[in-house]
Amino acid sequence: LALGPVVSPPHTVEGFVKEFLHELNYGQGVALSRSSVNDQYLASARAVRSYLMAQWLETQRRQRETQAKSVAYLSAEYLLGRQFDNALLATGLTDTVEKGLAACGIDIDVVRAQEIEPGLGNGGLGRLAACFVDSLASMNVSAIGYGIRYEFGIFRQTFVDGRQVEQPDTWLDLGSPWEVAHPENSVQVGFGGRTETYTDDDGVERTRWIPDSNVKGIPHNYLVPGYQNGRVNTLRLWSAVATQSFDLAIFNSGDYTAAVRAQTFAENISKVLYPEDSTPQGRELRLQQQYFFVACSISDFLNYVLPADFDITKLPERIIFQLNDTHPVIAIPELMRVLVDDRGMAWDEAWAITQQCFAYTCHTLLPEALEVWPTELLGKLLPRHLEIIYRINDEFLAEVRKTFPGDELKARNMSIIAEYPERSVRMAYLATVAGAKVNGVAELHSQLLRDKVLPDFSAMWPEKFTNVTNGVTPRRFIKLANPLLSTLITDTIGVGWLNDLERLRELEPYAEDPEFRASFREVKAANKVRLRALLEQRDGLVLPEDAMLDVMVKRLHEYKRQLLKVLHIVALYDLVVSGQAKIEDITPRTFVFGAKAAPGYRMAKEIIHLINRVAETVNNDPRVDGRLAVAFPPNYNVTLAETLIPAADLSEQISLAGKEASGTGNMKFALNGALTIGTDDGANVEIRQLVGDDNFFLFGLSEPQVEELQAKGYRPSAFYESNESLRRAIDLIASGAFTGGDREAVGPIVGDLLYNDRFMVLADYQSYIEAQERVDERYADPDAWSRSAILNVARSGFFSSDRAMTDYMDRIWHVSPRR
Ligand code: DL6
Repeated sequence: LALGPVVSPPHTVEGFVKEFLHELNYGQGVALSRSSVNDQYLASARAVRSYLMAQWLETQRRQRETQAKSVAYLSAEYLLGRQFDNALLATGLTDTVEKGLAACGIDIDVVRAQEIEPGLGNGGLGRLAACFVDSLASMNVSAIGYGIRYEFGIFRQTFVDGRQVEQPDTWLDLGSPWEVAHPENSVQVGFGGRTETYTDDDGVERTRWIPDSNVKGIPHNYLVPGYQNGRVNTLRLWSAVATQSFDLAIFNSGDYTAAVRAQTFAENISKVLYPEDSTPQGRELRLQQQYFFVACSISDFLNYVLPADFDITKLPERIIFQLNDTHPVIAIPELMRVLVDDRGMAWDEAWAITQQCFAYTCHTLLPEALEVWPTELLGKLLPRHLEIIYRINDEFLAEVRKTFPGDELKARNMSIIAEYPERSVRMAYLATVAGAKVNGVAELHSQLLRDKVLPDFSAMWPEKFTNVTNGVTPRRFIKLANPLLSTLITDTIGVGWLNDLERLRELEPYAEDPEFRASFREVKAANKVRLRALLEQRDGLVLPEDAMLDVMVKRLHEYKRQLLKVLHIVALYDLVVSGQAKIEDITPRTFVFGAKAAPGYRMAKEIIHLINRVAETVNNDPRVDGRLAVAFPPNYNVTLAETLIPAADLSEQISLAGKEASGTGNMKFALNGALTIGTDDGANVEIRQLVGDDNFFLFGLSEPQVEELQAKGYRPSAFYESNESLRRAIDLIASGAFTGGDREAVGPIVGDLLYNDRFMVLADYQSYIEAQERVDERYADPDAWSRSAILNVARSGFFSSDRAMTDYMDRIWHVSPRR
């Protein structure tokens, strides 16, 4: 046998059918005539994976040969979405597989629908990570993603009496054809125990950590294909198992629970995404998860990815670890521990290396979202890491005192260790001190990060701070999600725009072309038909035809202000039912919400309940005659987004200015030809600048105005008292009109709006209503609306995640794409 490079199955219908039947017969162990849809899905997925695998092996071989500098993206979340279509697109196999399956009597759409998306993330942050790994592969950058293979991803949301009920996300139940586990490459990770000092053979005093328990991390490789370029990168997700899962002696003594205790402890670590952290046990589990996956990843990179003879002092030439928010920041003391304790490096040298190997992305502006870990917990779980953090802090504070002599307050404010309300480690500060670069995720966010969140640090190290505005992958969010628009674009400007998204600019002149506008409207109409069909089949929701589709999809959070949207709906409803407006004068609108609330977030859950109750009332009231409708399909996820976003006319991006770090949904909507109604917040600012004021409905206070009003003393009730429409809307909710007369059910929301309103919903109400009136006016003129929508598409190419990757490469990583 000649042992040459791995040969891919032939890219032909016969080649695919052969591979598919092989997987079906010998992998699934079933004949075609007896196979279930799940068998067919698993066999198709594995057959497609074989094509990817051949390219992956070749990518690996080349990487070993070149030893190019790589990016390791460390993220607790990857919200991947379905894999099947993406793999077909990347390999150019869509038609081949469709024909091959048809030849076997199988409808590819049925197979597609069988896939359960891996929901290993919560929202924008996790989806961003998925877009970034897609872009890195598509741009031919050597990169590896590291994360956790949660057994249960983000919960499945159902509604019972309008209230959110969470069900476990059993995404692995029917098989996981996209992963390859490598138990033989497992990594051991310690927890707890103590540290001790000793003198080594050279007479040097050293420290070692003696953990009192260990777990094993098992890597699962997911293949991340570039878009038709032959590169396939790796996403390596870790699951936790016990080093010794079973104690036979204890089992034989009859204590079956104790016999598997170690197994339970270990497996809990990768059991579920974001375990509820309102209990001390939940908090401890989160820290265990964080340490677990970064310890596995660092060990994997140093001991498995790098060649055995690699000179570790050259580490910064070979890797940059990008910390996706604070969840992986414990990687910093872990690398120090490995270099100093395990590899015997001097502290100063190890610190110099560590500082070049990490960069940190912050994704929030909410103080409560900046993670801190009590030193008591951290010291109990990771005693050596706490010692290392203390030493990093001591040396850092010495530098602060040198930079700001005599300013003890400054030293206290900048300390990595906070003293109040309890002694704890500020993970964002640790990341800033150790990281080579710190970035925010939109221009405004990066500015506020420098000025408000980390002002002392940016004064000390101005060059450390930079911005990289987020982006989204056009492969998934235009080509796959919106095939009709993609075809129209290609027919108009030719191929090549999918990996050079700025080329969408070439569409600009067509905004003036009536024929193109008509085609553009046809695409939108067809996408609405597709959405109506999906929601009817998925949730039994029947959407009215021919209405403006007004969409707000994102995590449920008070700062995002779903309540402002509710007030708008209630005000419109009130206009009609109170006889102030005729129903014929109201623009037909269907409002669509999609949102999950964190299970422990009570107010968010109350808001979900209110939305559902408003929907029920409005949808069943003949006085609004189906011209106003509200749909809230449960369990919003990537798969639903892919049908929902292309159908939308209006994109709601209405957070209080200064609170949304960036947003990425806003970009997906604009790229799919929806117009945005939004505040000057996050990446909305850049969207508006690019698409132009005329093609964006701006409203609300700006960030400095928010600050000013807060400083003056914000009194929401003053807005309530002076605005009749607002007062009527709130009174209607408070009266129990949407809750079957139950006023108590809405008490917490109404009370909070009137007497607290931290996110200034009432202050922005009037401006929002006026902007919505401008929306109605524009919508009444289909040509004017489609002109604006086309310009949104044409001018949003900047928001490709490929551009974001170029910015990271230039400003932070200093790596280049391979040729
Ligand atoms: O950067 C991705 C994404 C941003 O688009 C959102 O604006 C931001 O809220 C989100 N951040 C997080 C982290 N925690 N909080 N809050 O999810 O990141």
